[in-house]
Amino acid sequence: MCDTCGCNLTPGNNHLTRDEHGRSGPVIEVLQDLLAANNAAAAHNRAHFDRHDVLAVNLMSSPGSGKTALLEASIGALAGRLRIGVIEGDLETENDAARIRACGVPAVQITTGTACHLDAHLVHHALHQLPLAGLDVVFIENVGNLVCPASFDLGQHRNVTLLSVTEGDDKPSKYPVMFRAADLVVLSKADLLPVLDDFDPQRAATALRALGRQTPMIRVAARRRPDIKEWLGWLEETLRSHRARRSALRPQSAALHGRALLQLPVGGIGV
Ligand SMILES: Nc1nc2c(ncn2[C@@H]2O[C@H](COP(=O)(O)OP(=O)(O)OP(=O)(O)O)[C@@H](O)[C@H]2O)c(=O)[nH]1
Ligand SMILES: [Mg+2]
Ligand SMILES: [Zn+2]
Ligand SMILES: [Zn+2]
Ligand SMILES: [Zn+2]
Repeated sequence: MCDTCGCNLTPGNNHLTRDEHGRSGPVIEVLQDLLAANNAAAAHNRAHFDRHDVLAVNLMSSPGSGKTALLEASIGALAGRLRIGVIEGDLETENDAARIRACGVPAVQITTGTACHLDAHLVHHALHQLPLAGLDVVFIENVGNLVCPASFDLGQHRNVTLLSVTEGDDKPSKYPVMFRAADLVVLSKADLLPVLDDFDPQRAATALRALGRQTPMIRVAARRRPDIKEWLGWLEETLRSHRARRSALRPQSAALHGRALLQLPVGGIGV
């Protein structure tokens, strides 16, 4: 929960944001302005990624689902094949960026303090510290939280949501906003399935389909005997098709991106 995304508004205190006629008051207007500014900054970030033909992937999940472990395993497996950079988001500590740097790839840590999500302005500062010209994929590891990160466009091209098998197979039903936002759902810590007889991957898939999307769901194990083949296949195919689509659009998109980069949305932020 933080002061900037409205997640401190509940059905119990929502009336405080309305005037005596039931109209939304300044609190809601400020939140709407924040989201509009965020969307403009996200478009600017996307133009940066596109200018360098970089695929940006936003990883979201509850705390401890294995986002950083999946990145560590992927960096090892993709060495010499894909050039990766990472933006890490946490409330405090450089721990995750340090883990990624130890794998030999550039990583920038964002510490959000009290904010429960990354936003496009924070990501903008971070992406200017990455050598985008030499990268194929930038992963943005969001703050561990199954709610608020889903509401903030960061300029990514794809959203990936992890669901670890220790969390329960009902999570897509309980956190529909997050799971609807996903382009891919990754069932993580699959090595633990044999000892977790109450997690049924089929029930998780049914809960996901009930949200009305055909979102693919794959399994990974990132520790001990890592099995991330399906994930690497998704990533490489997504990068290939993303680049093919962009190159088909190139003359038109170059003009568009030029414009997006000119419209610097936020005062004080350099290109
Ligand atoms: N058994 C098993 N444990 C895993 C796996 N992946 C991660 N873990 C463990 O789960 C814990 C959390 O992993 P992280 O990769 O730090 O999770 P995270 O999602 O990055 O956590 P936050 O950044 O704090 O939200 C660690 O103790 C990992 O060793 C896995 O595939 N199998
Ligand atoms: Mg992490
Ligand atoms: Zn929140
Ligand atoms: Zn928040
Ligand atoms: Zn910029």
